[in-house]
Amino acid sequence: MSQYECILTEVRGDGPRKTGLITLNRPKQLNALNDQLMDELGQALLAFDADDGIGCIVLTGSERAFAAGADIPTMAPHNFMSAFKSGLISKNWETILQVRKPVIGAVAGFALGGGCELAMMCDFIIAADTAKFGQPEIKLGIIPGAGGTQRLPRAVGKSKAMDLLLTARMMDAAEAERGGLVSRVVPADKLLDEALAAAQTINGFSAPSTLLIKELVNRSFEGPLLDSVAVERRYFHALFGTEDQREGMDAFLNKRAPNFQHR
Ligand code: CO8
Repeated sequence: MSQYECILTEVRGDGPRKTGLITLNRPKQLNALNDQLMDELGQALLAFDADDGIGCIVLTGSERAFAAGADIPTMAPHNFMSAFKSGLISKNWETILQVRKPVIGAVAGFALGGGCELAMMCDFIIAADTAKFGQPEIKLGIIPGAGGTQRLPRAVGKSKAMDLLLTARMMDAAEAERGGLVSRVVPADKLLDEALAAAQTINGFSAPSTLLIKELVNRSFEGPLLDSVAVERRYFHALFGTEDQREGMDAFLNKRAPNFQHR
């Protein structure tokens, strides 16, 4: 029996180095990312990273959703002080950045909010033609809290990132590929095969080369970004001091349109 409840883990492939496959698995909540899921994901990532028999990790979700964001019922009751003091669900959100081996995101369906941010923390993303990316936090009266305002502009450029962040619209797989967020788009029924094949190719190369390429690309891409993500986290927490956060999340939970006070 699996030691996890919110994710599934498997080892795939043949040859001396294999692939660790992690599947996000809260189907009823469209893989919304709660503390338990993020804790389990962190543990699974570090376990595969420490396993000499594993060369690469593939992170995926379901056909319907990679992940529809951080878990809104968990966040809804927070105020600024509780968010600030607890770090609001930040534990294990960035564990993926500690992984030295390549992590491939295999995304089908919704990758929204924290789900899009998690996908962007993978080393590259292979998308199914059904994938939809977005940062809709503004609809909840908050902002992204795990790198969305920082990594999205670096991936797709300022204009498209501003458009997505400010209008909350979703971007389909073709637009994500044009913008450079994803490396390739494949038919949905081929997504996992394609991601596992890419992993298998990487597994056949020299491990030090793969680790160093990953480290160096990330050094260039992520470097000064981490400071900005820390500022982003503070503002993310600060918005839990506003009525509009309460209204945005209450409206979502009660399936009604929000009526923001501060327009
Ligand atoms: N959290 C919890 N539950 C969710 C979430 C979520 N983010 N998204 C969907 N669900 C649930 C729904 O409540 C619903 O549950 P139920 O059946 O019990 O009512 C179920 O999943 C299915 O959802 P829908 O019925 O809404 O399905 P639709 O196909 O009609 O719509 C959508 C799918 C478009 C994905 C829609 O569910 C939606 O808009 N979801 C919210 C998306 C969103 O706003 N995401 C951003 C959340 S905020 C965030 O991610 C901040 C990250 C900060 C990270 C900071 C770390 C430190």
